[in-house]
Amino acid sequence: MTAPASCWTVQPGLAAKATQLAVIASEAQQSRASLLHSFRPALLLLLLTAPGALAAPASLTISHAWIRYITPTLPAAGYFTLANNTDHVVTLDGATSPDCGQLMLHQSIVQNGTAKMQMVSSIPVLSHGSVTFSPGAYHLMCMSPSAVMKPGQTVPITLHFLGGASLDATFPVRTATGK
Ligand SMILES: [Cu+2]
Repeated sequence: MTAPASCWTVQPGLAAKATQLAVIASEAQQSRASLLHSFRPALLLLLLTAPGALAAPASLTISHAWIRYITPTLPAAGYFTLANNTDHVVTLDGATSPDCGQLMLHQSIVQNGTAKMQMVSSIPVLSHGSVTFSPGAYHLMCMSPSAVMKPGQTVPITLHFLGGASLDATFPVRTATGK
């Protein structure tokens, strides 16, 4: 049984739901096993919705993460897929890394026939949807790659979400051709 409507923001509706689950759990006293089974998601939900609980739940995942590194003097680009398996929209609104100096959300676009990049302040990810950062589309722009950023190494990147949650990930560094 998985936690229902896992969410790290405080929502009155969810708190009510948690109370409801606790009531259901206390009614399930015929079997001690079923009581424990019903109670666990309620406790988890309470933990996730408690004020100050800002860590992202496991239902937000990053896959296919990598960094395209060119030279120490050029910005490096970060790519990944972010899946939102929660029951609500999450909004990515920033990224940080000790190995990037400034790290920005960027989007490659074609305007009047010319390819260019623009800064993006936030990117919503629909409930049970995903967003892909890939060459020619959304990417992280690592403005000042640190000395440890070399193909074959890894660097830590933290994604930040509206409401204060964050998600840590390890990005392998690859060459310009993705090797
Ligand atoms: Cu860019």
